[in-house]
Amino acid sequence: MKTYILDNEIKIFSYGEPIETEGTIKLNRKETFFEDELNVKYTNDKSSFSFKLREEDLVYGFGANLGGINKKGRTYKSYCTDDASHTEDKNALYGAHNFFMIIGDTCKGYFIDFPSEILYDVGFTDNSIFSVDIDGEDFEVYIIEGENPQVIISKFHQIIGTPYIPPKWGFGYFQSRWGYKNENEVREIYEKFKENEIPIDGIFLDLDYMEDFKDFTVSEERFGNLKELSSDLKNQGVHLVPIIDAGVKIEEGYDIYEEGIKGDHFCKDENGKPYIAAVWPGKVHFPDFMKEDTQRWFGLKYKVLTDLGIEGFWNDMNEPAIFYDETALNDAIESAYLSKGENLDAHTYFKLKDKFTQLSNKDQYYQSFYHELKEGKKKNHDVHNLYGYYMTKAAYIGLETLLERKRFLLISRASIIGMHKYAGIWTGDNSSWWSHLELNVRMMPSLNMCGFYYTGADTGGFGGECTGELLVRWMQFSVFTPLLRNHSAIGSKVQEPFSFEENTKERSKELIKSRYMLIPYLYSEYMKSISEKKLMFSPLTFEFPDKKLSDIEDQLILGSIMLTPVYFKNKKGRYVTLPQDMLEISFSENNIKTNLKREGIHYMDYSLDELKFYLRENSMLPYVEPSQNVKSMNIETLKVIGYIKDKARYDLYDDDGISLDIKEKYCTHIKVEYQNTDWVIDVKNTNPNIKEIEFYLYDSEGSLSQRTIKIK
Ligand code: MIG
Repeated sequence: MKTYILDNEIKIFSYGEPIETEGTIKLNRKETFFEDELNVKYTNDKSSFSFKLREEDLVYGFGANLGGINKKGRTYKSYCTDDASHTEDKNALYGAHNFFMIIGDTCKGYFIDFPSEILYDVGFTDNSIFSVDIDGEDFEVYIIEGENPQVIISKFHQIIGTPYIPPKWGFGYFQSRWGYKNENEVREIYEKFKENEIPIDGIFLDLDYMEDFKDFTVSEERFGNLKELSSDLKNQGVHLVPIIDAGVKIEEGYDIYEEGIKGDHFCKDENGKPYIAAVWPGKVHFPDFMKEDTQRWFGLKYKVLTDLGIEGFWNDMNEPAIFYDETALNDAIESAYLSKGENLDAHTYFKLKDKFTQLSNKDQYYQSFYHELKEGKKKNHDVHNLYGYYMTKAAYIGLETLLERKRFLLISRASIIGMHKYAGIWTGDNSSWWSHLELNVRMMPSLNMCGFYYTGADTGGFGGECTGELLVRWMQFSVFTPLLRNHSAIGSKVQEPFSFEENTKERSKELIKSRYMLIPYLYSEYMKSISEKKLMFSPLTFEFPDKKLSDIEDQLILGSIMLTPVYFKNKKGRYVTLPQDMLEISFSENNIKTNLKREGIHYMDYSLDELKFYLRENSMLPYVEPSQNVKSMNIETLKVIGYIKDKARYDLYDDDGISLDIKEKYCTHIKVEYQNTDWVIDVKNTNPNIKEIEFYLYDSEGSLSQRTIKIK
């Protein structure tokens, strides 16, 4: 074991010969000597250590996983997994986010830099023990001390680097569906948005735009005029966002396949031949994204689509997901043949059935193909969690060249900490279940802790049947998430806002408009959170350090406001804990209603016809008039609601929203003070697009004064 110290006092314990994961940025580490405070034990090439948990300790972290904000009482697995059934008994999803904090008498954060499987038992087997089992002996643990979770998070974010910044249009509303068959259908969908005057910034293209699911091809028959479609839509401020899958179809004459073979870009099996698995296109090879050559090659292939004017992409199936491989499939078929006509006992029947139903994503597949790293040849299993990362990094370096440092939209399904620098993530194949709306709410802070800010869930749910009520309740939450995408699976009930009853359509429309009114604020909060290295979505107790608040996981703080989503059906409201007096706001284009609410626990009405949240004391919320898309957003008249007992301050951040290298950062510093019975407003503004600010100021008694300030 070697130990190091970083400039910001983070200790590093380095065991064996760790693989370079790019989980942190290049750091100035000084070798020094520390006792092994983890007391690592080794058995059969695995390592483990554990912590004592006390009843009152809180555990936070693990990013894209189940289990809510406080992670105690569960097991977690870090192993990027394509499992479309996010049920309570699962312990792994698509991301492997190995950062956690134990908060009690002392506060410590831990980041385990390791690319293969890690199992966490957080007081599940024994409520006083938190154990960590690492499937290997070569890894690093960063130990971060700080007086509270925010200090730990900010130190951690210093070492993992700045998160991905999407273009500002990435904050618009996106419509998606696995199943938009052809250009006409995409145009029709857009027309319906226009007809209904529902704002929109993008339509996602799923598998069907490709020819036989081949990456970087476009179906001549169904999307023969994609360039025209993309430019027609872009002229109206709407972007197309096509999907790219990890597997490359094996097919003579298909350029990507042929170049991949020629350039030696594919992962190998144990015999050194390109590994064959089956996914959407049938048999595929997986690019070995861990090779820099392959990253450059694959990344520049996005040109096929950027040439059509496309500037947004989603990288899918990059755990990588595998439907089957030939050996396992043949074994299943063989067993079925042998069983034909037999009187199978239950045991034999279940074994046979499992051979088919458990054919996807078997452990054995990930043991049977290899990558070439700087450190030598490694089994996929041993570096498994880096696959989605390197695919997405490949896309990033390609796009950064192809689009000449213009920002692009990029989201990935699989991820590890480190990937947050290059892209956002969506949370994968959830279902149209109320519990998945709740999951979405409770996952947001954990995602931020692990560096993922540009993120959101498939609003309305991917699988299953969404009701109008669920869609509206979901949107009441996801209008605040940086990625706002309604996406659903082929075969499920259609889910665009206008595919529901009239009232759901109208409610969705109002909510989407409210989203557009809040984009300047959300963008500002996003950019300030990542630059100040703090959460965008915080648990209540991070902002109001009262132990009693630590079990509230369904109220989140987003800058000046507190969100209180309703995530059960047939509800007219919910209980809300107000840690201080707050201004209740029912937000909409035409009628913003406010109500001063005193500290305490109250039952609050929250109907399907409104967007409700709470403005914190001595805080301000800026907003604008809604627009049809981000391109046509007009911030000449900025409006600000304030709830101010004595004084408040808000800094509205802005920039051009399109360049990767931000040259000009605009800031509108707004200071409002209540002095001798009157309001004193002080604005320092560098944003050339703002001409006036309309203030709606509520004092400690909730009475309103209105002021308008012209900006010179
Ligand atoms: O095996 O491309 O998570 O968003 O619609 C399913 C089809 C593959 C999984 C993605 C989902 C996408 C779907 N994909």
